[in-house]
Amino acid sequence: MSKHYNRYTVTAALPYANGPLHIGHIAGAYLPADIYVRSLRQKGKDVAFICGSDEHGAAITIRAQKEGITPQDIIDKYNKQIGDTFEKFGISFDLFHRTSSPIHHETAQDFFKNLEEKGHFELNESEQYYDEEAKQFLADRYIMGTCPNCGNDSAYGDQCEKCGTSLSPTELIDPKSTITGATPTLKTTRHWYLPMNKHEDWVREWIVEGTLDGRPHHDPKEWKNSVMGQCKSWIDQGLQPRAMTRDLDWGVKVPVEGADGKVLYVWLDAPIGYISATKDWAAKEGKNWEDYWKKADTKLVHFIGKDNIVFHCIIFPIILKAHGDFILPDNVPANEFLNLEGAKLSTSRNWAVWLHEYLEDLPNREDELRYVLTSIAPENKDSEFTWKDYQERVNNELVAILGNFVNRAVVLTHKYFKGEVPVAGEFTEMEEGIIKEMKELPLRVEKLIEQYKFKEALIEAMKLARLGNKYLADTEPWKLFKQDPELVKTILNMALQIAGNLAITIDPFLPNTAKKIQNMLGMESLDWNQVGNPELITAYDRLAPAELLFSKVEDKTIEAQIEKLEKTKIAQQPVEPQKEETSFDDFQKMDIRVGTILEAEKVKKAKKLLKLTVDTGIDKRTIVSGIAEFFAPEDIIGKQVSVLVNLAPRKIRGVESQGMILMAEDKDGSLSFISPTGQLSEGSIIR
Ligand code: B3M
Ligand code: ZN
Repeated sequence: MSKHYNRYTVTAALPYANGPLHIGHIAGAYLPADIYVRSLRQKGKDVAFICGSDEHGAAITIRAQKEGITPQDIIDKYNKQIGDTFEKFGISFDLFHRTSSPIHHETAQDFFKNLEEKGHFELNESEQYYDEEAKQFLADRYIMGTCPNCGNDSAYGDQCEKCGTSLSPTELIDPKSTITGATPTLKTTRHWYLPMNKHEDWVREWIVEGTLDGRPHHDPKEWKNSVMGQCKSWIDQGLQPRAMTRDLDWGVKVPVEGADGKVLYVWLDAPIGYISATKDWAAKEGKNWEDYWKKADTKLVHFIGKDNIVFHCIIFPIILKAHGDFILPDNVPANEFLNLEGAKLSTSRNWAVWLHEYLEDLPNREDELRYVLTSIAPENKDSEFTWKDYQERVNNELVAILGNFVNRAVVLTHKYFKGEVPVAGEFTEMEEGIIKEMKELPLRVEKLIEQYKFKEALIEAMKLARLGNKYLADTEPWKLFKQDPELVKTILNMALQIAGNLAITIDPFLPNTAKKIQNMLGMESLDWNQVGNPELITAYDRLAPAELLFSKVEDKTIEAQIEKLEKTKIAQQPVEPQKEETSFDDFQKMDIRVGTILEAEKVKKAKKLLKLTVDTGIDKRTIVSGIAEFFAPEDIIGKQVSVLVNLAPRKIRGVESQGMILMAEDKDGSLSFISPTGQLSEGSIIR
């Protein structure tokens, strides 16, 4: 069943404005959404591509507490940073909004009031976890414990991010407050609940059968297995009433009487953010937002990561339907998770490739990352990013195939025909075959994009570049020019047609690259309705100078990235546990003094040792120290250090060492002196 749509509302999950973006974010939701939307726009479709930052909930307030600044500072900082990053990667939202905006607060409150008036909520008193120390109720991310489903010991009160199960705080095993670490007590409070159980029947029919109010709605076979599986398991377990309000002061105030000190549950307000954003965008564009949310000929698609499935497939649709008049999503193509170099991406452990750092470390390589992340997209199962793989894909595919082909076609045209597109002569079977493929291949790409199979679509699109490369390799125009310039005209004309069609076909994936090819070939547009045209590039037109599309990623570039990750790993290592207790008397037996290094030289045949002469205030003595790998002798002369002076002398490599220089050893094994902050007299006692 294929429905005709006149309009598209495409949303991508609103990232919490509580930290920077990493590769997992764009691989999960934003890149696939962007490819999908760019493809629609290329076909001239009417699309609203909506995103913004999610600025409420404990994710924000907890981060603010950690950084010691206000929640407002946090959201301002990260809304800006996240928005900038998206723009630089060419994620082409029509609007990047924010849920702290007045129009959003108003829209979310209207929604709540509407549902409240229609009797869709139940007001219930219940016992909830409370942190006596922080004097705060603990919902969602304010409470952590062990997931009853998978045993993950850092599941949140609303959800286990490991297995995706949605939870309530009382289900957590061994719960702890994330504010103080305290074990919470129970205290009575009142909340507005959405009785999801009352919606179970239609939700099941809608998702599983694809029918809504007895009419066909979407094709359930088009939904990903993983998404359908999660939904079914939810529904089969029986939908439960869920509180839609929270005892917090950061968020959208609950707009009814008797709700002082309460805000809307962030997962109620955030998806409504898509609607508020659309309102803002439509007002600016002179459009009617309702067309994008209320008309049956609008296709609504939510791009998200798998941890957001239940909210987009069950809770938000219930809210939309309870409100009335709203359309429901046609599909929710959620991605799985991306891993990095063998471990789960993690913001808290700093195990990530941060996009703002990528932009700095590997400048002008946005399309390269888009390419690699699409190639390894976790569409149906978790997948993995490694720098080695990144390098190989860029060098062997983008540089060697796509870049090489386009470059050869353009450079040879400049070389043989002064940059003028040559007229094609007669075609052989080879050209006929290429023309056929040039027509059919883009249609396959289009179809795969429509089916949310972006990885396959990209492989297919690259086949056009491979075809072009092979054509030039097979025909070898550089060897023919002398004997048969006419034949070379045909070959290069054909190569340029392939390059032009390639630009159109890869545009949704690699917009910067497509634009560069477009400029080189002097194409007016990259409209999809021109694709497959074997006379796309007009004879006698002039090409712009050749521009390199990609350059090789050198070993040293990725080595630096790998080293960065290694450092992160080391920094995350636990500190050594405390040693056994010692007595004050034992400690007092150590005589530690401030001394000054007077002389330093290497000990022969000992890589690690320096022979030092130290003024201890008591005397000038020789000390052998294992610091040669970290300090050059000339750099440490005059330095004041801590010396254990009453250590029994011992011979090291034939030199008698009379004491020990105290050093601090960092996690990575590097050493540093323990020096006084100012100049002291030699012999000052350390105790
Ligand atoms: N901010 C959760 C997340 O970033 C949430 C998504 C909201 S989408 C309406 O995973
Ligand atoms: Zn779990």
